[in-house]
Amino acid sequence: VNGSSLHFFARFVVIPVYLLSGCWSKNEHVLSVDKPKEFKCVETVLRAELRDPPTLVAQDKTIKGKTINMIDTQLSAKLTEKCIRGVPVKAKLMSYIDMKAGTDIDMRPVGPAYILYMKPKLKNGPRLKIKFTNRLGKENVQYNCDHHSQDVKLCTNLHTHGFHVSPRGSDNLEQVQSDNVFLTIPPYSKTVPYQFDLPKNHAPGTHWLHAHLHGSTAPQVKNGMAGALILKGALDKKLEKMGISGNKDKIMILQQLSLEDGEPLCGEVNGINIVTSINGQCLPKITVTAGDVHRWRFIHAGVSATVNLAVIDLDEDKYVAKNFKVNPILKVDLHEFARDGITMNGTQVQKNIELQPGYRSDVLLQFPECKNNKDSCQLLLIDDQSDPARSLHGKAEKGNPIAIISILKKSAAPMKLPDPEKTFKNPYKFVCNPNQFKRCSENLAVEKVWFANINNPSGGPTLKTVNGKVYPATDEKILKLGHSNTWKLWVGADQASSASHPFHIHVNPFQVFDKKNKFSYWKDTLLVSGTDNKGENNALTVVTRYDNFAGKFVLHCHNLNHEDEGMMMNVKILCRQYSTNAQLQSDECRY
Ligand SMILES: [Cu+2]
Repeated sequence: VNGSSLHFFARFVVIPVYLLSGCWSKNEHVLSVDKPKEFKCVETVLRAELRDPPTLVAQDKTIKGKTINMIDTQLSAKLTEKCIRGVPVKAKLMSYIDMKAGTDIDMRPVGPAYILYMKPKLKNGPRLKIKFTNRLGKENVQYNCDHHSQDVKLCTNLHTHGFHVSPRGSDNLEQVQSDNVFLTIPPYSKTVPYQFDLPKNHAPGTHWLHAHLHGSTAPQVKNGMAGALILKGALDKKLEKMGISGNKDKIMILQQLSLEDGEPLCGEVNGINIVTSINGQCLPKITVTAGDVHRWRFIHAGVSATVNLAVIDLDEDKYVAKNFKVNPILKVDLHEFARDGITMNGTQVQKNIELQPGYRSDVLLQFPECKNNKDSCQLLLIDDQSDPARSLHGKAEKGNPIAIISILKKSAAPMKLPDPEKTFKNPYKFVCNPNQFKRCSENLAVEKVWFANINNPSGGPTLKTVNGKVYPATDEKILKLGHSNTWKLWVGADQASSASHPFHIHVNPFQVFDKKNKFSYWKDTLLVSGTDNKGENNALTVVTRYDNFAGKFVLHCHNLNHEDEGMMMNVKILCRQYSTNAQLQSDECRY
């Protein structure tokens, strides 16, 4: 089928149908009934132009005299027909449906993007309000949501990965919930009122939303239950003045979609597997202009694959012909200015950016002129080969293509890259002065976390452990609001394999020190290598501070298969005035 003519035809047919349906934002069924089936999938053919994820932008609303930048929406989790490569996926996928954002319009297996604004003139930070309904499974059926149960994959909840917000919540589904991952929402139970209030001094950045119930996180994320959470603010205004906004500011939700049985959804092209989708599209095309500067917001919303991003100057045919042995003449510079959604001081210019599940990376790219004065040419965005020590499975990984970058000739002068020192500033006071990181970290009390896949004495798959135990039997970290600690992270010396584990902790990010380049930055997810960090003597050292929010949340391995199997630990932040675990009561502790 010729993709571009179908694409063109669809513009004329699909759009009028959904506009005529009128009440589409109120009634979930209108679209799927009224829209002709054969036109649902055309936007998802291979090499179709990359589209934004279905997006909802916050508005200023005045409530009781207070103006708040706010999204107030309804989201549901539902088994839905989705499209890949221009055809419906044979099984229904567990999906996020937000009719205001338009998640159903083109049937891509990706969640919504919510964009909120940090506005210094408003008294309060922005608010994300979601009335969330679990419509996985069937009505009037009793489901057992215990993590050992078969049913658990239909039970769910929400987590705002990277938001510094309260972990507060209640077991009562009718009460207002913040980032409470202990909540269990069975299919067709109550609609749960989530409300995420961001502190006024929260930094703008790129974060994400995904399901996080112990036992069902991995299968749901593999089906595409992940969306983007974008906070815009002063930095975005600065970049806008330099022309880096609109379609030069792109959200890229990277997923490795698969069915429950593990069958990958993107499939292969000429013998090469397409592993990673962007915004629910396999091998999309991104059309850009030579000399233009873009900001790309990469979100690794996958489960267990390492993505080693690079932009190379081979076209698709040559890349395929060379069968992964890529030796490009040119790798385009990636000017990375934020990691895990938090701006760094200046930029790090790299040819490859390592993304592990949960990572985000904000990058500036300038597209080169085509050689020999040609009117158009191609680059490829690839997941480059990974070294065993930096890959989640501890084995070398082959490369594969992610997207085609189609460059058109520009008539005007090229854009200017922003001055890194003047434009990008770390927004949060570091725990340790980077010039004295070693001494400072040695003077703080130490918390220890070690991950290991340990042989199961009774046979079967390895036990996925934190500090020697499997969740929920893992110990609990008890910490104090306002305190700072050093955390030592390593892979247990007794681990049976060389698997690596991305450490992730909710609510507060941690400060990392790059010894080689001698600078610090914030992260909320960090690979603990099964080769380089095996044993306590090779531990990674990070420092952190528990700000603003007391309460209970988790740390875990962000290989989400491992998380579901028990590589997770509870964390409790006690209020300043209390000193023991017993004294942490939600009503005593004002957070
Ligand atoms: Cu792990």
